[in-house]
Amino acid sequence: MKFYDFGDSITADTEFVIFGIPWDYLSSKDHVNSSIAPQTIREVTEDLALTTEMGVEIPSLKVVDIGNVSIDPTNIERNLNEIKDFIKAIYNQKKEIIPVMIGGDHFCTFPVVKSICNEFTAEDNIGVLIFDAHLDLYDEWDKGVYSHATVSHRIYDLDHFNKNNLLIVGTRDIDIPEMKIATEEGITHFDAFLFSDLGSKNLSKDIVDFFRNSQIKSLYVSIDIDVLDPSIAPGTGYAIPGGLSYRELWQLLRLLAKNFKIIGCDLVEVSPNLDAPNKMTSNLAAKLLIEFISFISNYY
Ligand SMILES: [Mn+2]
Repeated sequence: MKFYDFGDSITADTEFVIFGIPWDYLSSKDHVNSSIAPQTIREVTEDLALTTEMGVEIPSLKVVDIGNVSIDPTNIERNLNEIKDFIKAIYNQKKEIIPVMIGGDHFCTFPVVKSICNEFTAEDNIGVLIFDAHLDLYDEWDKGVYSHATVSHRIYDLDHFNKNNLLIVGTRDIDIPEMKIATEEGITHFDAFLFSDLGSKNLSKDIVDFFRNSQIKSLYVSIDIDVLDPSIAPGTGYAIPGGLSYRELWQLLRLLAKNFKIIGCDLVEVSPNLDAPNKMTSNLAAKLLIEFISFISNYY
């Protein structure tokens, strides 16, 4: 089953390439199964309507779904190489293309961002926006430097990445050592409560201004599903109250697509075994991805 039944091979007019990373070994919870989320999120699209909220016909979008990266659950170095080669092969087929990754736990974002950064030069001045209830800023977590709780740290440590171009939005479950790292390293986070304190419109403007001020030329967007309120996205390992609404995130994605050149995105941490029987979290994930793809396709 492909995402919205899109084709599976990259052609000259392909604009977006969807792929899954079925890997949750680097989550710190063992009762999650985000490794099956790429398949579950594809499957729910079979029952979803074929227009976006703003009336765009989904089959007209220039998307392909090339399947999953081959993963060996516990072999981290092997998987990092597989992911690198997988993304390299995408760009070898078409240079101007937008990778859209479905995870997997949040660590999956790191090798994707790293590989995408390798395709650009320092002048491209890439920004990274992470939507997350957490900072994921630990230097090391239970399995070492590679963990879903260290992903933001690994990203700001990347060569050629300017840590002033990293913004984390929707945070509301921050550990003391992470707060210390954020302060010392100057990592900016806009906490979830600011959406109600300042109002969504004002905070959205602050987010756009953040990236305008850092003069990014291109933007990668990572969505940890736990940025949303658990009342609407229960299927995830860490259900933290006070999250964003679907509409707040939808409006923000629309605004980002309008203002910046989006070079890649992902959606991670959906855990189908923790979802409601009607698969509401997977539906939400599928909707968010296709809506964002339509915005990036200039339908906003
Ligand atoms: Mn996360």
